[in-house]
Amino acid sequence: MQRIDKTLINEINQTQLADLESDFRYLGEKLSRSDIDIETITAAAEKFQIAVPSWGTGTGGTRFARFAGIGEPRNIFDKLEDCAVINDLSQCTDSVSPHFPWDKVDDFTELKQRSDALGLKWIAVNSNTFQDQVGQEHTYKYGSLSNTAEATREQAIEHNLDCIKWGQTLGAKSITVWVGDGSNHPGQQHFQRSFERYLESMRKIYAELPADWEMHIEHKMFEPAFYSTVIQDWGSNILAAMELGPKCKSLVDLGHHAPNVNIEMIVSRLIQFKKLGGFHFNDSKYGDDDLDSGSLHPYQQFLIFNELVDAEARQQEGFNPAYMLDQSHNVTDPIESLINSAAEVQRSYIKALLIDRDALYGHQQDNDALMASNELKKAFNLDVSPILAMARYRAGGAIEPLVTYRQSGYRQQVATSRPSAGGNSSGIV
Ligand code: PSV
Ligand code: MN
Repeated sequence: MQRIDKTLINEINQTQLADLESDFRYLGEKLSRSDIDIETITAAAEKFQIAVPSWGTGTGGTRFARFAGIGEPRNIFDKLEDCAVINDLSQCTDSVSPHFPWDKVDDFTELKQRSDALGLKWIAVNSNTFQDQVGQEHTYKYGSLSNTAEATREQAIEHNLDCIKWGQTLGAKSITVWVGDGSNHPGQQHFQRSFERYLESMRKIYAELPADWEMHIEHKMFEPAFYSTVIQDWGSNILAAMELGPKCKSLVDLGHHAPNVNIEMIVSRLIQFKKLGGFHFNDSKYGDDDLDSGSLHPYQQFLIFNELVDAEARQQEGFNPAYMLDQSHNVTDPIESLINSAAEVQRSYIKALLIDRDALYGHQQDNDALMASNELKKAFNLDVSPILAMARYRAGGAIEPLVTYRQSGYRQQVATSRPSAGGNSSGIV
């Protein structure tokens, strides 16, 4: 099943192919002077995949307002269709990450059949104990897995176990746990006791993990709690992950750190101790802005991939991070932002593959700071767009995905079949 007509993709591709082939040839020659085979790099680009967050397909918002777009997905089935469009065009987003209970359905087998038909897989499932749900007995106003009340903690544990069960039917292999638990006032919460309660709850979830599953913990510095959060930073995160066991790893959401924090070094530490579970890619200027990946700090994203490619090259044991986007699209068509962002992450990966590692290690050994830095810059400054476009083309995607998407009229089509729910509510997602 294909939401964007294959014929249309082919037709538009044909008008762009000659230019692409010429750019690709030129880049290939340039790279060959550095002994890099463009075909090897293009094959790696074709293999690269990053998951789309189901919730990213709807227009996001802030706590002030949300300005809905047209043809927004109304449920997980609509979201899946949009994800299929993203993958049809980009060919690097073959999986979706669901969030429960937002994406809860009565029949998960039916949902799996639908995703199979669209050629999409499921990756990490996300639990939600940061909001109260309809019909829920105990409130999460004062926390979930770390709540002072045992009954509330049990309810949150139960929800996570349900998520695992639903995820199993979908074929997912990990659960990502992010909690909003924390405090707004100094003294409100006993730091150690709340962390102990959190760990006790997480142990119960960990104990029920299927044999081939991992559990990923996501840290975040602030919001919704503004004074302290229980899993505030990568320190608390790795401590919890180490405490829980080898199947528990840390997940790095790029927007969840203080400004100027050296995220690539955190990534290196997590890799070293076999604790890097995965990523939520996005970009930010001030905090958890959830801006499009690579839109502000493409160099930082490249430096993170430098660490990842380095680990890959060294065949670091236990290294298999899950890549995912986690963004909020307030002023763009979410499909366009997700296509663009997936390609920007893929771009960072490809550029990192071009780094001459032996030369870099040599400069490091010689303490030649400038040449080491220039070695990275040399790869970063190369425009690898022809490689990305060729990888898409060869995999059956669009050479210029945004041009093809706009010409397809998909958004206008779904606007007629998906009537607006009305109103512009506030909300962070
Ligand atoms: C929290 O800000 C977060 O990054 C977590 O990953 C959530 O699951 C997601 O955003 C959606 O609210
Ligand atoms: Mn996240």
